[in-house]
This record gives sequence, C-alpha cells and structure tokens, in this order.
Amino acid sequence: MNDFALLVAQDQNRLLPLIEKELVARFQQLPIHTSLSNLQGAIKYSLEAGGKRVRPMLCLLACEACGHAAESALPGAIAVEYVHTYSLIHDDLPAMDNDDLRRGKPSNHKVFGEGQAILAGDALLTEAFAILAEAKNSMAGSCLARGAGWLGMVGGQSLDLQCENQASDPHLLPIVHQLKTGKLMRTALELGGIFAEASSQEISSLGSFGEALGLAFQIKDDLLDATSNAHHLGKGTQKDQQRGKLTYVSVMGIEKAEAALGQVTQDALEHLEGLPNPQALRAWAHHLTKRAL
Ligand code: GRG
Repeated sequence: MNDFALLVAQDQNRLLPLIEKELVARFQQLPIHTSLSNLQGAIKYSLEAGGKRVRPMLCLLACEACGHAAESALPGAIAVEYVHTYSLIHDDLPAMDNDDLRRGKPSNHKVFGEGQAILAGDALLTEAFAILAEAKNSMAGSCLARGAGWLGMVGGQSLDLQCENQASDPHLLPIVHQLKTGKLMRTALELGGIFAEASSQEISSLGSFGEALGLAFQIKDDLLDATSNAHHLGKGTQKDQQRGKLTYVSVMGIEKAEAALGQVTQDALEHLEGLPNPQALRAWAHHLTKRAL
C-alpha cells in the first residue's frame, strides 16, 4: 500500500462508521402507516447497497482541512450522499440510462418497480434539504440547491440526454461532466467549508478543488467504463459506447484521456494550496484518480 492509500484507509476507518450510522438513521423508524414500508424498503435498499461514500468523506475532510472537527460537517455529508443516491436511482430508470445493475445488485426499479424508485429518489432529495434546514444553515441549503439543481447536476443530466439524440458537439463533453459530476462534488467540498465556518476564500478554493476533482473522477469513470468488465465494476460497462454517448475515451482515445486525467488532477491539487490542513484531501485526489472501481 502506498502512502496515499494508507492515509485514505485511515480516514475511512475513522469516518466511515460515522457516515454509515447517520445515513440510515433517518429511515430506520417505523413508518407512520405500515403500507409505507415499501417506500422505506426502496430507500434503504439503495442507501445500504455499498457505495464508496466519496462525497460525504470529502465533505468531512474539507471541514478538517479548515481546522474544524469532521463531525461538525455531518449534516452536509449526509445531505450530499442522499442527493447522490437519489441521482443514481433516477439515472438507472428506463427513461434515463436504463441500467439493470448498480453497485453489483439489481437497480432500484428492477426490485421495487419504477414508481417506487422515482419516489425513493424524491424522498431522499427532500430529506437532504430537511437535514440542512434542521441544522439551521441556510447557506448550506442554497449551496446544495445550486450543486444539485438546474444549473448543476440536473442541468448536466438534461444536457447529457439531449446529446444522446443529436450529432453531439465534442465541445459539450466537459460541460456535461462539469455539471453532472463536478457541481455536486464542488458542493460536497463547499459544505465542509461552510460547516467549518471557513472564510469565503477557503470555501471557494475547496469548491474549485471539488469541481476539478469531479471532472477527473468522471474521466476516470469513462476510462473504467471502456476498459473494465461489468462483474468487476458492479454495473453495466461499455454502455456509453453502445449508446453512442460522448465520453473522454470516445472523443480523444484512451491515451489522451489518461493524459487529460493527469492534467485535471494537477489543476485540482493546485486549489488546495493555502488551506490550513490539506494533506488528507491531497491523498484522496491521488487515490480517486488511480482507483480501479
Ligand atoms: C438523474 C438528476 C439525475 C442525475 C443523474 C450522477 C448522475 C446524474 C448520473 C450517474 C451516471 C454517472 C456515470 C454519473 C457520473 C458521476 C458518477 C461517476 C457517479 C457514480 O459515483 P460513484 O462512483 O458511485 O461515487 P458510488 O456507487 O460509489 O456511490
């Protein structure tokens, strides 16, 4: 294990139990009416399906990077993972990417039906804003709305759908990725800074780091989609290629996509200069862009 992987593993051992406990806690109670147990089951199914928890980890580490205890950013970490989980449930639906497999298991709608899957996503999105409202942090609420909404992830998903049905302009590719993946990653980092009560300069640096890291993460995802198999990744592969979707690999080939990944990662790292305690975030940037899953 290299030094970066060791640091990442230490962070995971320390912080993942905290995240896992809080993630399901809000959906653990008995539903008001027993008929709601279907919705509860659909929500818990996706929350407990074993995601990497990259966004909540980065949120907590951003808080520490600004000199605050990670625990203070827990509402932000949970809210961002709820939004991420909703986006994956909706992304797998037949009207979107139509994927039968997610995280090595049947997609939410394959188990619970399309209606329940849509509602599980809706409930997770709503709950994310409830957490931030309960934390009485309106800056956090508007930050999440910007990252998740029509000028962020939802806008990116819309542009992605639009690109599928027309001869796509390769120049749109970084814009789709920046919105679809980069904006929510930016939000995860900014929320850490907001809960740390960091300066606006620090929050902005964290956000720029997050957005660049999101783009790197997506380029890596394109590379993994082109070069791995479904069994290894736990989701369908080469689907982008089959659907004629623009990806970094389809636009520039594997070698240039790898070079772009290196460059964007470097850009991301530069935004960490000047933060009080950036070592953990630096290690995560290296770790995520070298990941095999
Ligand atoms: C449906 C509104 C709406 C948005 C969907 C996130 C997204 C937008 C689509 C998912 C498809 C995709 C490949 C997005 C790029 C971001 C990405 C790599 C998501 C997967 O994130 P991971 O690897 O997932 O962090 P886990 O399973 O580890 O949580």
